[in-house]
Amino acid sequence: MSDLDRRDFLASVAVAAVAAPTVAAAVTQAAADGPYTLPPLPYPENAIEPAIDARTMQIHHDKHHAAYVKNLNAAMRDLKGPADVEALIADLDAIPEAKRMAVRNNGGGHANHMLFWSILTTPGQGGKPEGALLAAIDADLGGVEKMTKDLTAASLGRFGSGWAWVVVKPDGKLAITSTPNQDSPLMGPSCVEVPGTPIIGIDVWEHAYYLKYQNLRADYVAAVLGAMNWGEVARRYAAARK
Ligand code: MN3
Repeated sequence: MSDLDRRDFLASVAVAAVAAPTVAAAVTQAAADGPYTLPPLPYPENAIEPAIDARTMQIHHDKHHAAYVKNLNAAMRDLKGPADVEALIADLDAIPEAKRMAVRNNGGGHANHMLFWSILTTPGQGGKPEGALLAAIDADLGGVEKMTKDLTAASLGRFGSGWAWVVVKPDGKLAITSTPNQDSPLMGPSCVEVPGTPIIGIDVWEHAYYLKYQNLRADYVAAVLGAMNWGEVARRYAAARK
């Protein structure tokens, strides 16, 4: 090792030594709070504008989604559960009854928002349904136009707070459904009408749209459908069919 290399090496060790307590502190914090964490949004807060404004994205992610994660960790504090939140909510019967509703609401909230962020992109940049996904939409949902119409109807027909979904049913076919609260199709037949693996979820809680759209849920749903990341939806479709 030359002197120059040694100097660089020692400098990098010094940086690692400084960084180490920060990493340790973060791990300790995570352990104290529980196993479930809030990842950052996969894009800047203004990336989905004009469909969803930056302020709504910020509050929705940093406050609402964060609260589901925090409350889920609180509910799971003395329990053992799968680290994967989708696996957790797919087996709610394994949760003691006293904690089950808290895990259903907050685990559902965490999983649903993870899906929601992932399937959005800048309006007009998300492509369109293609290939196997398009074939399934044509065969099972009557085509893209009818899917859009029915998904909009499911969004508007959901009284109060909840979600509208495109799911891959256990038989592999697509279906459109909606759920109240933070229920997910992953929760199975004891919780939802149409169980399955969601590949599209539209958040129709007022917190998702009220700042920009007020009572105009239909305008919000149309905007969200125009911000759909069809590549990610197709990836989720392929994974669900495996
Ligand atoms: Mn929400």
